[in-house]
Amino acid sequence: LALAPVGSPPHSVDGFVAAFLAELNTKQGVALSHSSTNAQYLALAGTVRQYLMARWLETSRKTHEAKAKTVGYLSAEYLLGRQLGNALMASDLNEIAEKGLAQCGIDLTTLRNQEVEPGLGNGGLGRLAACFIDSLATMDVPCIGYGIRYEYGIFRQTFVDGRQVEQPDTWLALGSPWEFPHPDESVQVNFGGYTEKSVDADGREKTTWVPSWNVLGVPYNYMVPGYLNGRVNPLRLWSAQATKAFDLSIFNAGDYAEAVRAQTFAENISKVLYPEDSTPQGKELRLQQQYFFVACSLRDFLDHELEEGFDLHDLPSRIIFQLNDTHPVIAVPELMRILMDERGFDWEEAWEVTHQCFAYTCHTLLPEALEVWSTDLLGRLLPRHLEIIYGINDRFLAEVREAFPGDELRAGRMSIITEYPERGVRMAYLATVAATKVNGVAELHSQLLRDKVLPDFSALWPERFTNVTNGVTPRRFLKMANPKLSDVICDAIGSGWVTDLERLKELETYALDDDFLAAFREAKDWNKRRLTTLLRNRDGIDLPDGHLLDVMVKRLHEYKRQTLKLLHVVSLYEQVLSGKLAPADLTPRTVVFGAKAAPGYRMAKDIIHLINRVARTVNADPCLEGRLKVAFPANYNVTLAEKLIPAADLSEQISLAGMEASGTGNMKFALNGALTIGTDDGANVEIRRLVGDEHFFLFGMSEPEVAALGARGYDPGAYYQGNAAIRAAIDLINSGIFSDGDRGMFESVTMSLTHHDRFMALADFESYVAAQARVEERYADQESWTRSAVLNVARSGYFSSDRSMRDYLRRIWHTQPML
Ligand code: DL6
Repeated sequence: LALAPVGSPPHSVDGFVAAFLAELNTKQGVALSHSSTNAQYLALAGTVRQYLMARWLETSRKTHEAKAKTVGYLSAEYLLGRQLGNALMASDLNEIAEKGLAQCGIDLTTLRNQEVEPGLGNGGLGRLAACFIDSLATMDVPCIGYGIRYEYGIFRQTFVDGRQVEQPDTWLALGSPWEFPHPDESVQVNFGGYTEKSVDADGREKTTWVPSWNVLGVPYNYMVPGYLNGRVNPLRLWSAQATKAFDLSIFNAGDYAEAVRAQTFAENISKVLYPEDSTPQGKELRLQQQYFFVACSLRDFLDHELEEGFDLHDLPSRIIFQLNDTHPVIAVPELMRILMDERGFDWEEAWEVTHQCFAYTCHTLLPEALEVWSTDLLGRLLPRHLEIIYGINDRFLAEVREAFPGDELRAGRMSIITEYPERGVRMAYLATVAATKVNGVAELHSQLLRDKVLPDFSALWPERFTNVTNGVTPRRFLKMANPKLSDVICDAIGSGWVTDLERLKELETYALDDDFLAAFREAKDWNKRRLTTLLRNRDGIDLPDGHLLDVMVKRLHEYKRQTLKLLHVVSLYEQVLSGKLAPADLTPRTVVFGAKAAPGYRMAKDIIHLINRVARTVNADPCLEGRLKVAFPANYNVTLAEKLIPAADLSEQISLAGMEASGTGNMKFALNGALTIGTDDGANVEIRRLVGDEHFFLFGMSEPEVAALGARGYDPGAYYQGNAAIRAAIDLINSGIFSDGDRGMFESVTMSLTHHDRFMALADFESYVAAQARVEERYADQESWTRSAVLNVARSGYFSSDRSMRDYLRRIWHTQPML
């Protein structure tokens, strides 16, 4: 990549400085001497963009010329993280930018810290989408990511008296230098109205949708650069605008609010990301969002990416749309509608094409996370689509009845339409019926998907189901987030691992090399110091030196069991208070939590409150000084993850077995040399298998054991009564010690644990505590710990999202890199 393409600024410090100053002067309109950090950041982003621009245009030309099959990644969420660092890395500009800026008296890190990350996702699903598009670009695979340009992304979390308070995420406020709006390529999206039947000249029945309102989708293009390979794929995010923004006559009559009503109404569609990651919410607006972005995306691909006159019977040779969970599934009836109502296909032809153009990834096992849209709402918002869904269901049920004659119960179970609690469309069923392939996101998850979530479907179409275990991009989460460890690795085995992560295997021999172990430890210490500085400045939190850094960061959800971790902390504290444990016998440990709760999820917010109150009490108690600390920095996001994960010693992956579809944080920690304490859940199963039992602290029930306990009847009260440590910890919470004497403050949490405990935290407590004892024992032997950490890194190559992409290419998409 030493060669700069024609038209792009030269790859030299001087060329860079000239380009940067030109951006600053002509685009930001300021002189260097008077420029703010934000103006400098925007100018730097603009400069880097210029470098990527020529490659972007070239990529587009190459892809169109080759008429290559494209992956259309349809995702309602992209949790991108900051763009600048990644763009610098992908275009090999880090050093040049650093030197060039230094010549201007500017520190690159300061500018990098100026960027507000686009938080256009809730958690795992959105971050996975971001990793996947990074890998596809790096592997030279044509891909267009399609999504929504939310004006407000995931809320900014603050704590007031320990309680979560949500603030709007104004990520666009200081400028958005990474996007290119294209109002000229806007797409009209229709809603509402009714359908009309008619008969055309050839006697064929024809349906026309007569919508009652519409909005415009304005595309904003983002560049997704491959790592040092010259490819730059598009991520196209849609923003909603009114078709008729402003009514001048109403304005002139003095009703200013009414004059812009249509505009406000339309813009609401892309206004906010729904802050949910497990239950559908917001109903009507959410369905509007879903249809809005897929309608824009299909229209965009058919009208702008295909050459004129392209025969849509051949569409599957040019596109595979990957449905990232059920959020984009309304694309299925939309494509059917376009093909039949606009392009004159008959049903069978349209279905043949549609079926081949979609594949579906499921990301959950929680029944409440499987979307169901009421037919009332669907019929009101998208009447033609509902008709098509009924048509799909009728034909599908005929197929079921043919395969299982007389089995009406089965037909009822499999119907895309449910009648309870109200008539609704089961989107996961629709996706499964429509897709060429259905995949889960880790081996265990895919197996449970087949056996428990969609068993009737996997009996009917066993070949349709497959697994692709998730992965994470090694560029952002090792090379960029952990430069010190990356250097240590590169010194030992070269830099090939950045695009071929399995090469980390070559580190295995270094696990016995004292110099390497020392360098590895030094990198971890450096990361801890970096984190200490960050948390001091960002949150006013002081991290003690020399502690085992025990980290649990992920969305707050009962199934993930932050309460189990918290009970462990409370139990340690209780043992010290009651004299059962001398503080000096505690392994010095700092427990770090990071988690956002969905704003409407009461229990999750109560748990956040409790964690903060426990932190306040424990941290203030002189008995525990230097021994146990709890830190809960607010607003956990990608930017914080990039600093926290490299510093961690212990990774907490402690969901109830059978609940976490995969997890990807678990992979990031292992790749950065943290050891995992975890259940046999999600991708933990594969991590443990690959890194080896002795380098992973397994605890808790297996999924079949969980199922068996559930079937026998789980009684958390018996664990409370029967286990003195559990009882003492819960009683300590109920004593009011963490709540200024208020014994009822955390009753919701403790009552839920002792009376219901849906995710069986109490049942796994004893095993968890025993595993923590093994952690402490191992940590006491630093050499052995570091060796295990090195082996975790060496054996995590499988968890690259590049490998996930290869699996998708081979098993699902049947397309290839362009190379
Ligand atoms: O597949 C990405 C990610 C998994 O790693 C997590 O285990 C899973 O919880 C998450 N799912 C979601 C919400 N899913 N729905 N619906 O974020 O996906």
